Amino acid sequence: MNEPRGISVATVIDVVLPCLNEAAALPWVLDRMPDGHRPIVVDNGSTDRSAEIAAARGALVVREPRRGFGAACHAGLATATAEIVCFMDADASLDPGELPRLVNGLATAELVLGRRRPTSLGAWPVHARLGNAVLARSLNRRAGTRLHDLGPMRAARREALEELGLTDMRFGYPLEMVLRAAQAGWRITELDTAYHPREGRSKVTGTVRGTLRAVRDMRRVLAAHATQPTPAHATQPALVHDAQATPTPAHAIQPAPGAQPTHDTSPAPAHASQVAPTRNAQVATTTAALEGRR
Ligand SMILES: Nc1nc2c(ncn2[C@@H]2O[C@H](COP(=O)(O)OP(=O)(O)OP(=O)(O)O)[C@@H](O)[C@H]2O)c(=O)[nH]1
Ligand SMILES: [Mg+2]
Repeated sequence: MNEPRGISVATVIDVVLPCLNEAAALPWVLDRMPDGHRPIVVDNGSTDRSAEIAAARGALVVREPRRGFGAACHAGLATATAEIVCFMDADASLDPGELPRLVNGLATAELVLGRRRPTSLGAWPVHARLGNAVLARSLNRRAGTRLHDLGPMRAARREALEELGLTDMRFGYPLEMVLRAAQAGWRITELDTAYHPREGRSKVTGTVRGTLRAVRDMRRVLAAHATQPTPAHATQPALVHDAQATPTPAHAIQPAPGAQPTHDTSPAPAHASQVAPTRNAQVATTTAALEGRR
């Protein structure tokens, strides 16, 4: 196909890629975009060549001057026109080749999340895994879901997503999406996706400041939803797998028809007492932030 991806009549799915200085990652990400998936790179004020590289590789580039992960996702969703919209990070931590499997999951759910399965220990720092797991549990308590991860790779129907009326413009956006979806009675499914070490400099999980900011944004969203009623379906969530309640094997997640869940090839995360002192400090900081002590 010689047409630029942006105007191809074959486009059926829009893929929103929030992007802040991801020049090192974009070539790998965009070259792996499956046919029929139109990448919408939302440049969030990059000072590197992200926008230029994305455009040269046929992506539709949208500029969002308001900083923030949510602001970038929001701008991408507003630009999307396809019936189905996917989201994924642009840092090469996630493989676009996994998107079709998530989209297939929409046959039996309204929101499909990629549960991150790190391919190496370095892919997902211990403090970030821990923080994410605690947030997922808080989410489950409020929303009646049984999720393990607030995975950034997602698929949903565009119009339904727009109707959710998401307002968080920062790192609370992914959490707000799931909370509101659950409140709207959506079936929410989780499928395993490989999580690779990111390309380029880490902006969030690699720094204490970034981690704290993300945790605070998420806690703000949780607090805002604390008083809202639990949806009727909450006692019967769409997910069948709850490792917190019963240690179930990885294959217990019900994949979409034809789906091939990826498996965790990495060793289990190192115990906090076995990791380097800086990691221990980050774990302690994250835990304190989650408990509201910072
Ligand atoms: N940090 C950050 N990322 C943004 C922003 N706007 C867009 N992004 C993009 O959002 C995606 C997710 O951000 P990441 O920096 O990868 O955040 P993370 O995966 O939690 O943490 P690290 O990969 O360890 O930095 C990436 O593609 C970023 O380029 C923003 O304002 N801040
Ligand atoms: Mg990342």
